[in-house]
Amino acid sequence: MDRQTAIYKQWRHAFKLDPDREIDDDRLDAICMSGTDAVIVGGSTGVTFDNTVDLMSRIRRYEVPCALEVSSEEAAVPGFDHYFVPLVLNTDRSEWTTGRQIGALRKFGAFIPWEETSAEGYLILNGDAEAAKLTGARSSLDAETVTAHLYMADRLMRLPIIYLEYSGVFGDMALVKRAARLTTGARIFYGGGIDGPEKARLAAEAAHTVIVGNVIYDDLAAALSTVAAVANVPPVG
Ligand code: 1GP
Repeated sequence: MDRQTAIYKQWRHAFKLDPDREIDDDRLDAICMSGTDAVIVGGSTGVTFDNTVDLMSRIRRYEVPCALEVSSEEAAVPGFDHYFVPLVLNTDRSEWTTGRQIGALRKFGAFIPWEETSAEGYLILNGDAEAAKLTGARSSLDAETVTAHLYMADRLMRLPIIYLEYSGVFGDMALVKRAARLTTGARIFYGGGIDGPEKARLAAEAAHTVIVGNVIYDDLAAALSTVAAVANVPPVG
């Protein structure tokens, strides 16, 4: 995968939909027609082959690019435009960094559309997030340790994406800005606690790509307003 020409390289805004949560056709229509750059399908728990296929086929009625964040091998569904494979960097439980991934690659490695598949180096920075509990992430990191993780992901591992995950709370934008300045090839994806245009704007000033999740289910109008808020901010360097 060429880090320069990948599909997500131009994405400034994406909505993340959870296959384990209900969304009716009208809401899905609004999300897919919103002008967002992409819809990412993914979730921490309850993601199955069936609910992933179901959501994908509904999103596929629209032209919006659609990617799958593959968090379990059972839910690896063909037919998406792109696949993201999360590698959690701030956990001591190696099963979440490479263990499960290697288990899946042993079985499916030869069938993976590699040109459309990218690793995401995940830093889970909200200890209360489902994903943090699930993976045993060490989310209280001091600035030096965050920087070390960024060097590891961007310079040593040359991962194409570093995902700063605050799911459920709005994160530390100074930290996110520093991360975007420090990385040389990786895109900084930011997600967490964006509940309207103001936080969307702040996140867009800090990260390359802003990801909006929960508010879709809580306040659709607020979710939709984040698209224009991000579009009005010039791209981060
Ligand atoms: C979740 O980063 C995304 O994986 C978005 O977070 O649900 O808090 O918007 P929110």
